Amino acid sequence: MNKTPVALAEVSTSAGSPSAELPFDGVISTSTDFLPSQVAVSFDVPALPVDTLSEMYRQALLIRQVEEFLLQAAEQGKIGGAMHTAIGHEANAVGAAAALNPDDYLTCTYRGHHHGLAHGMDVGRAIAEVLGRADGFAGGKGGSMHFVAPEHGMMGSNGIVAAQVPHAAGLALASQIRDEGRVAITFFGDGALFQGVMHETFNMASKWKLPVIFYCENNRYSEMTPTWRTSSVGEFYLFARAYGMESVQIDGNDAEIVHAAVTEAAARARAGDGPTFIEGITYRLAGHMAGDLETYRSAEEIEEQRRHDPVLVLRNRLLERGASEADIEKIDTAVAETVAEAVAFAEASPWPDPTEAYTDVYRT
Ligand SMILES: Cc1ncc(C[n+]2csc(CCOP(=O)(O)OP(=O)(O)O)c2C)c(N)n1
Ligand SMILES: [Mg+2]
Repeated sequence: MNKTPVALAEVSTSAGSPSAELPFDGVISTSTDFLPSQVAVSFDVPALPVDTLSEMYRQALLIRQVEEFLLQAAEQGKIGGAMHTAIGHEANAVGAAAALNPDDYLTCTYRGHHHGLAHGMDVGRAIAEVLGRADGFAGGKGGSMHFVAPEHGMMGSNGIVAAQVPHAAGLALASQIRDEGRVAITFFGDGALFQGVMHETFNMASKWKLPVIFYCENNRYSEMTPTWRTSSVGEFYLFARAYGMESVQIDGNDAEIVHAAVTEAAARARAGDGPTFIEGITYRLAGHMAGDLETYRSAEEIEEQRRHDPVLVLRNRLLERGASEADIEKIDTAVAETVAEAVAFAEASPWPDPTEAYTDVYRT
């Protein structure tokens, strides 16, 4: 058999250039001065009904306001341990959740409040968990980084970069063996792509055609390091192609586009056609975690990215599709009330009873 080797130049999308040296030679994944909206739309995005968009807007705004409260609480010393918000990432969560079934499985990183809330976690109990209170979903023992609510398919956030990804493949395998028709979606950051377990999981999931969706929330930073400094690869969605997997790069700040991509991936998974890799280009509008001094990026860069704030994108989409300012104000008022009630509930929740310290805790 004759084989013609492909020249490296034809497939290379090498990274490594500081953003000052861009504009782009086609490299989006690693660049920090690129708006998510500049990602070309490469597939059909059906217009969602106004009711669906309104619900997505309500959720995105709710997540934003919950996280703004939590950030303030952390800065006031009211939250123990590290706390990461997903301010700026909301569309990835609400678009994906709206495209999935309530009993589909979900795993995610320590940056996971937005996913839990989008998947239906009660707001008061979610906040109580972050505050370490007894009414939290894990009785206050998980906190921000270990959000979990199996009753909502939320099988766990994880503080170990990439550890939640093989878990999702395991859940997908269980669904496949039991013929449950449930899809597993797992969210991870751009930094996670360089962990070995990611690639072991990609290979296995593709080979076994597991019903799993790999969703990379690419905010272009791994903690405080821009990924152009660390990645030898310029376009992350291409990683998946090496494993024979469908993959797509999208504007992760546009919930309607996220919804379309996840809908297609879920249909593929349920049809037995295996996993899909989605790279949602997004941007973290707050620090990596509460207390981050953010000396590694400029105020101008953040302001530029704010032009494509996912909450604003949904608000403008609603107006374009015929909703009135009054309709939106009604949602805004309802969200403010929900968040105020949830905060009051969480703050009134008792601390866990010390005698319960070892309940539900596994040890060998
Ligand atoms: C195995 C492991 N290595 C290192 C860390 C420290 N760490 C915490 S968050 C993080 C950055 C991850 O970046 P990315 O995957 O892009 O996610 P993001 O925080 O940007 O959402 C690192 C290295 C860790 N938690 N786990
Ligand atoms: Mg990142």
